Amino acid sequence: MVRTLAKHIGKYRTASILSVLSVLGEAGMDILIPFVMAKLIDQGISRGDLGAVYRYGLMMLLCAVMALVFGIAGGRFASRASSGFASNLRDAMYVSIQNYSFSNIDKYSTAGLITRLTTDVTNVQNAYQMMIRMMMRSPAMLILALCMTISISPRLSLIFLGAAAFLGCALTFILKHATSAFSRVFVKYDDLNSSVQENVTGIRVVKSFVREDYEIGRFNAAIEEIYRLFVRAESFIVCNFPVMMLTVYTCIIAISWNGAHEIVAGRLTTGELTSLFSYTMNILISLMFLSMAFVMISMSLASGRRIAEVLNEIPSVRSPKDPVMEVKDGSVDFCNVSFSYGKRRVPVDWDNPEAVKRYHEKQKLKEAVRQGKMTVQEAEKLDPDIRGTGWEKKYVLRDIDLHIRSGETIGILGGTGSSKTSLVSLIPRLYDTSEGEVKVGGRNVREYDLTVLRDAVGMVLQKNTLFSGTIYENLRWGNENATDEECRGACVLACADDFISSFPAGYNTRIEQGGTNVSGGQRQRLCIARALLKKPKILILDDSTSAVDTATDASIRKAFREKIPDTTKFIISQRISGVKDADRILVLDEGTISGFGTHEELLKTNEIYRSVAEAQAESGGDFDHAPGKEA
Ligand code: DGT
Ligand code: MG
Repeated sequence: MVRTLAKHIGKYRTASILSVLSVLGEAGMDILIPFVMAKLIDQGISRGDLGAVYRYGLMMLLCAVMALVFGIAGGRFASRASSGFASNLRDAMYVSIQNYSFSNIDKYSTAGLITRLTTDVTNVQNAYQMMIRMMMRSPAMLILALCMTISISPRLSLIFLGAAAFLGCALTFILKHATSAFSRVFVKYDDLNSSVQENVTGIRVVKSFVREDYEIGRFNAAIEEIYRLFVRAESFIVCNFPVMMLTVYTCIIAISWNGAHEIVAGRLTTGELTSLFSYTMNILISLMFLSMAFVMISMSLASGRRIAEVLNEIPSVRSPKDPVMEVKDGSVDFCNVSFSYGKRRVPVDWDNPEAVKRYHEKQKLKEAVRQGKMTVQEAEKLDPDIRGTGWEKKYVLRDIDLHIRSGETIGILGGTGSSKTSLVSLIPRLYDTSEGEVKVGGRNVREYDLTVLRDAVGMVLQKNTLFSGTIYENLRWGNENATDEECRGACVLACADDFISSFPAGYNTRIEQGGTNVSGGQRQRLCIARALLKKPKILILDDSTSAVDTATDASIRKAFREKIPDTTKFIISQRISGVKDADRILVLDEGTISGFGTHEELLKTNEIYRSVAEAQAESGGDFDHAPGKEA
């Protein structure tokens, strides 16, 4: 983890080193001052030598000025180094996240990623600053001050050793309890952020279901827990200061007492005793700062680990070494494709008493093994599957074999959860197949450069998003060099030109964050226009006209047929009317192909298609509401 993070110090390495050097210089000066003071007292004041007073006084002043200069320089270099380090980390994390594939993104929660980019980086930044300042200064001060006290009076320095031992024990105790509380706080932060994020994003739904009180309760529970953990951690940390002060005063009394005896015995001068007092403070304050630095660093270790996780995540979908840079045409082939989103926990069938009984028995056995009452081997005799992880690979697509010519229009129909979205996600390689291969333009999608492939495939996602900015800016996500004319042309095709022109600011109308100031159907049409601007060889519309009225839907399809005949089109729809004029229609049923052919062929051969068509002809409803077809 340290190596991963250290790589990102980058050009701020010089500032870090300069900061350390300045801090060491400052520590050196701080140590020198009491030493010179002792000389001033002994050789100047005690002997009444005014020349020595001036000489040593000037030296002290010089040391103090140098300490100040070093201190300021150290602070400046340290803050430049730590802020630069933090910005490098954020930059690297952001780049890393942008390269994530969908399955990488699925692994983290959005809120978790945001906490990592903000709070966690700030923790590491503070710890780094602390490290290059305190972690250098304090040990240096400690060692130098100890050397000085030993050189002045080896006997009295024994007092410091006793004090240091006592302080060490006390601080270890405090730290141990504080850090365990702090590390739990971070996990809770994720919960808090995910509660805020989910709630603020879905505020409209929260309000329409009058769930405000419930959501406030959930939020309060999260902050209550963080409050509790912080109070617990801080209640240990606050002991630091009293313990410290107790040690300081005990040391001062012990040194005064013993020092007086030493002076009387002629083994110590007054000046030396004064400087011993200064060193006492130096030593004990260094110890305290060290302990604080340890708290910060142990707190930031958890954060550092979370950052390194993001940085070390390997994107599961990447361009190959020698990628193909051109997509020949819009043909698409699925060759015996099966696909799974990854392993899932097998759910217990709670309606089946047998399964529930088995589940509880297994839990009891596992608990017995955990408590050491039984070995795994003994447990396996009672339940051979005791080591089973409870996870299995669930295929959402099985044995898909499809061959689509360039320029064809393919309708895809199927109930919710029949894997329509999953099927088309494999074409632009949003996910990789688990088995079999997907070919575009006659070549495996894994051979293409990702940008080339995704530029050739225009996809309007089911959960589409517009970004804050003008309509023009949003459209140019599809093609940043598109002229105003081209933007309008795409909007005419997507039947969006009419409503855009009716806005007072036309194409310069600002879209609010998340596209909240346009209706669902308008948003869908803008998203289609945006995808069209890419001039893709393959266009995928995933239920993209669900919020558009049937007549507009029909004119969009007509425009596609006439204006972009060479583009291969995949149109996912819940409505028979949305797909029936397609060249061929694919009927999906629980991840397998139930039928593939023209409207007329399917009416004759496919039971599911026929029943849906009949039902919709009567009621105009969608797929899942057809009688004879269970949703
Ligand atoms: P729709 O849009 O409601 O009409 O349904 P489809 O046909 O588009 O279904 P699809 O492909 O979204 O989902 C098929 C199955 O895959 C379903 O059991 C849920 C599961 N699934 C979908 N997306 C994800 C995902 O991102 N992660 C995981 N683990 N499972 C997913
Ligand atoms: Mg879908």
